[in-house]
Amino acid sequence: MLSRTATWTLLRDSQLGIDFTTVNFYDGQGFMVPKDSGIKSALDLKGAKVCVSTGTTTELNLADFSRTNDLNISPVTFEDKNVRNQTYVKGGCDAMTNDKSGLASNKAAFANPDDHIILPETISKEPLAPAVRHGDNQWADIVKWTVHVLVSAEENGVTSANVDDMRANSKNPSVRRMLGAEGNLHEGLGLNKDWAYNIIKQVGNYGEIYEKYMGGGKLGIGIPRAGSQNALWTKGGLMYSPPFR
Ligand SMILES: N[C@@H](CCC(=O)N[C@@H](CS)C(=O)NCC(=O)O)C(=O)O
Repeated sequence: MLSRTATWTLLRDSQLGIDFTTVNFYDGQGFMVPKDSGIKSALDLKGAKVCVSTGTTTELNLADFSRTNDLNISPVTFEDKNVRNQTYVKGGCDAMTNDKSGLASNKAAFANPDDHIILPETISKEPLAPAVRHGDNQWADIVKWTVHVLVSAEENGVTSANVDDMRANSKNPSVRRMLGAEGNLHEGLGLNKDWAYNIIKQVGNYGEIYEKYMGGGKLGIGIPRAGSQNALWTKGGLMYSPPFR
């Protein structure tokens, strides 16, 4: 399985021998600049040198964005993201571009994060999704439904803290089927009936994971979820699980 910051695109899905499963984070590409540059908008990047990882959608989108807006941007490309970050911090580029979640995490790791700002524009769609080997359908189902469990658990108020109680006492038929308290949903996946219970018990639901790693806490990179595409569908977002039946 590939589960990283890989964007689901047609070419990758059809030409690399991999299949994308389901989106677990809706991202989009942005730009970071040194605060003292005075740059306030991506449209101010005329003639700029922009640090970018090679072989990425980021590199392709940068070229499209430059062409569409007549900006004549010079990409400075890197194989290694650490070298890219160091070059940007040392002033080797006027800006750096990456998925916005990537920028937030890159910035958080800088010695002086407050010296940099992320510009407001989002120039692309970057649906990040775990991918599996093309043709391995059972494994694809398992990976897909693992993501769906996280979302469905959140939607139904099942958390790592209450999952034992929910499995024993919930009256919600969908929750009971998901947690293996009734029915045989696990059989087609080739897993045991505790599979979904184990996921939630060990890592929590989507909201718990989001809060821990993407939220405002100690480990988090501070990307607000409310009002974003990563909110639950019941709260205006795109996070939606098919039914557990
Ligand atoms: N979402 C883009 C970018 C992916 C990306 O940059 N992934 C690698 C670098 S090649 C990574 O480690 N990203 C985190 C980072 O750059 O900090 C894509 O799928 O092409």
